[in-house]
Amino acid sequence: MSDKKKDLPKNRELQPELVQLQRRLFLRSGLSLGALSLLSGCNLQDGDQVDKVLWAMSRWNDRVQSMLFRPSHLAPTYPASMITKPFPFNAFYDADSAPEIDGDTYKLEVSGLVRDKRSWNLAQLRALPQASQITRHICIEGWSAIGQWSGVPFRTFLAHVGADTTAKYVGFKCADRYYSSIDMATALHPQTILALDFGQEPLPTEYGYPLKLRVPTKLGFKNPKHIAAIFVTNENPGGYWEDQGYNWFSGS
Ligand SMILES: Nc1nc2c(c(=O)[nH]1)N[C@H]1C(S)=C(S)[C@@H](COP(=O)(O)O)O[C@H]1N2
Ligand SMILES: [Mo]
Repeated sequence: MSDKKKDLPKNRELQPELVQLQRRLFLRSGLSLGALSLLSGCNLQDGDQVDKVLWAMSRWNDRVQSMLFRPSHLAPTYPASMITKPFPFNAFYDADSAPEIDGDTYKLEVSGLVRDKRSWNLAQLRALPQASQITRHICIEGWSAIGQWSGVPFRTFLAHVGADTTAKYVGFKCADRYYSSIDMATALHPQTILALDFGQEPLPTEYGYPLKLRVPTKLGFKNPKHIAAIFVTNENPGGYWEDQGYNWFSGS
């Protein structure tokens, strides 16, 4: 599989104003554009919205930070009529290189600071309580889209494996060499789910079959697809993009 896509379609090109805004936001506050857009519920793709964000930024330090770091604050949700079709694909390779995983033999491995290290098959995951959400996915490359994901609330899964929820991090290893990690507060957030379905169907291959983490309070790159293993740890596991300089927290 080849690293990096070479030709981005026109509507997916990096938007200079967004890149510039992201830099300024980092420099001024160490916070990400994604965090700000989650907070505002804005689609940051057009100039108008960017202006609004700039305006919001000026009040950032005095007002917004306390809201941002409230661990239970919810990402905006949307009606089904606002779902983006077709939903954009993104990965560090082209869509036709997405890993083909056999659902019948698939096993999710669990390790680290958990009581029960047994692996899980898809039927077992589907037998757990399920939740559904329609939320906005925001990619750091300058696009966002609304989608519906359903699956097991991640805090329910962590309870089932007896995770040490005083540990600092949860790490994810994917079938395609991708990896990422989140803080425990985000892992326990009510909108963080182990998604099995996209729309009303099992996740299509390129959107993360058979399992992806949906974290609407974080940027897209902190939503690992094709999860093969989950581990609980006190050492920051980093991530594919995080280790190349993307802000690790990247969210709220
Ligand atoms: N396994 C895996 N997960 C991944 C990625 C990847 O390359 N591999 N890319 C991330 C990035 S940068 C984005 S924006 C989203 C894209 O998800 P989508 O294809 O459902 O839009 O997946 C994230 N999770
Ligand atoms: Mo992304």
